[in-house]
Amino acid sequence: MIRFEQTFMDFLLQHQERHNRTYHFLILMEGLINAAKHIQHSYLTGALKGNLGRAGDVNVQGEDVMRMDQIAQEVTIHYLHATGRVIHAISEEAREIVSLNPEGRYFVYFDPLDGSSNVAHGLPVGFLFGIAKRNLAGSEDGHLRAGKDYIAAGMFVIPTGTFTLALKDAGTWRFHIDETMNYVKPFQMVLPEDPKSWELSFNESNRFTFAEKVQNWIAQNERKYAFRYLGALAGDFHRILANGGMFMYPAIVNHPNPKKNRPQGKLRLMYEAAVVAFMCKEAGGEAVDETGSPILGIQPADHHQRTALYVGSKSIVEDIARILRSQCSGA
Ligand code: FBP
Repeated sequence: MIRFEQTFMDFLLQHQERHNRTYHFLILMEGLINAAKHIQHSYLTGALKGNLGRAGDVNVQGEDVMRMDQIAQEVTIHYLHATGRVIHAISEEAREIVSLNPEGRYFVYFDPLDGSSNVAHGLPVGFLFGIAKRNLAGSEDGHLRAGKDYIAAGMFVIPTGTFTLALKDAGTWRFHIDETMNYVKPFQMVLPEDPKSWELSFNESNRFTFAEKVQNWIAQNERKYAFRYLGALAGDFHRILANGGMFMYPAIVNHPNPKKNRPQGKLRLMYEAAVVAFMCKEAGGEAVDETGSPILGIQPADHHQRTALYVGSKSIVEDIARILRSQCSGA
């Protein structure tokens, strides 16, 4: 007797019944999975095909574009367009919103290849996405949605191919990829309560550029937890979801070269911070910005808006959020 694992589509069909998700959502997810598999293949063969270098352009963020960033962007837009379900796509790699299907039902916010500093070395990167639904009942109120209005968010860690998806009010689920490149065997991710396995993840070389209160919090707490940093949000958050603890990319406010200060943070709100915040919330965690306010409550003014990010187990994030709020109140 052949043993068949539960596939992603089985999982979504079950979910669809419970949460009246339409087949439109299934088709959109199929498009996102096809894009991720294509990006994964391009990355795995990238060194051989000479695609792991710079493309020679600079993107809207003022960063050097990697050839793989271009490939991932082109692939994702192709598959999203092919679904016929996406009105606008908002991408880290495109200055303007990408209009796809006027009759579409969804807005998709994505970072096609997160962790650019790892690309040239073939190290872990990620494909991050968030989904919001158009207002079918009334007038369309556009793509600038707060994370709390997303209906789903997920990430693929590349090249391992691990896929994690959070569905509104239905939890965060991780899928394995089997020998037939199918996503199977979903298991629910719940952030572990026991601090024994918790980790801290941040760019240590930036420590003395953080706000003094954040530096003091790190000095008082760092010996309690293991320290891990991959340099790719997808990879670092992938670990935090399993082991607990906190990933943070604080505001940079004390850089010796003031031009390098980033008081608004580095990471992008709509397709990086809100994506991991949504997944963390559905796994029982929390995420805040530099003022200690919930990331999911931030109403974006611009689709490339940046934010500081503190995300992970509820009690540790709330512990630093108290400090951040006091910092703002000048207490
Ligand atoms: P990209 O999407 O451009 O790669 O930027 C985001 C990111 O690479 C995150 O994945 C990662 O957490 C962070 O920037 C690393 O920044 P730094 O190299 O400053 O530590």
